[in-house]
Amino acid sequence: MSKEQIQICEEFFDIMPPEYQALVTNATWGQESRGWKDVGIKKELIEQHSLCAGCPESMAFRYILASLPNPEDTVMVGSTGCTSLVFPHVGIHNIHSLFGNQNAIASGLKRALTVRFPGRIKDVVVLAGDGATVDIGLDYTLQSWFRQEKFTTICFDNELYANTGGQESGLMQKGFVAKMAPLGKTFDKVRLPEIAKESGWTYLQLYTPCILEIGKNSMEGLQEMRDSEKPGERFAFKEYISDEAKAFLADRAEKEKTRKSAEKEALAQA
Ligand SMILES: Cc1ncc(C[n+]2csc(CCOP(=O)(O)OP(=O)(O)O)c2C)c(N)n1
Ligand code: SF4
Ligand SMILES: [Mg+2]
Repeated sequence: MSKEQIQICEEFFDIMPPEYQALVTNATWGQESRGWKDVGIKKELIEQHSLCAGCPESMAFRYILASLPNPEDTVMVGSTGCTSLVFPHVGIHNIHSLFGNQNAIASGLKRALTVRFPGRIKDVVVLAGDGATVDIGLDYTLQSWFRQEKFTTICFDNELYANTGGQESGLMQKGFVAKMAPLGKTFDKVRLPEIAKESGWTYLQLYTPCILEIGKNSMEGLQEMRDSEKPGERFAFKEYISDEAKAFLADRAEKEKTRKSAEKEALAQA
């Protein structure tokens, strides 16, 4: 990793926005050890955001940014929804796609970057809501998975269309009553993890969703929200790694071990 791409010409440094100056002087970019411990200290890991106060997605967003292995060579693809409000605050190249189109955009982008920058890894990461990923964009999501396109899809599953006031989503739980779906959901939550596995996944992670919309104005609402999430029960952290990905990770760990012991040996001989 390097900061090569975000340097400021010396003569113009003082007239650049302070956020850009901070990015160049203090950002975690270029540091191999960057990670979750930098959240809250480093400006580019989202100092401020425009989500609702207390929205858990803001924290998830920060951890995702902190865990990107190659931030200067990463492009994130967003889609309309609550998550898209955050992208203007993000110090990573990003594209806002039309609602639902995100995996199609990412497919073309990843392929184009591979041709344009041979020999250099350019990462593409989609981050979109459940409505964008599973309802309106499901065709594009699945087609990109079937084709085994080489990018990551992250779905923030808050189990409804939050940004437009709370309409029913495919990932919403059966029977759930939302502000703009007063009759309650009549069919089961779409089994997205199973569909991902069936489509040839290599790595899959599940987190707890947030359902703030149903009760942000009252204590009863907060209890309702807590009950709905069933902490530790319905959505405990789960991780699935395919055999292919396990072999890749084991190989990488082995190489890292060899590199470290060579470094240690060289240090001892110096
Ligand atoms: C093509 C298109 N269709 C519909 C909309 C209206 N729209 C904006 S956000 C949204 C729902 C987003 O839901 P989700 O993807 O779950 O994201 P969330 O807001 O819950 O994070 C919809 C339907 C739009 N902007 N563009
Ligand atoms: S509506 Fe929900 S998901 Fe959207 S910003 Fe507010 S709390 Fe977060
Ligand atoms: Mg949603």
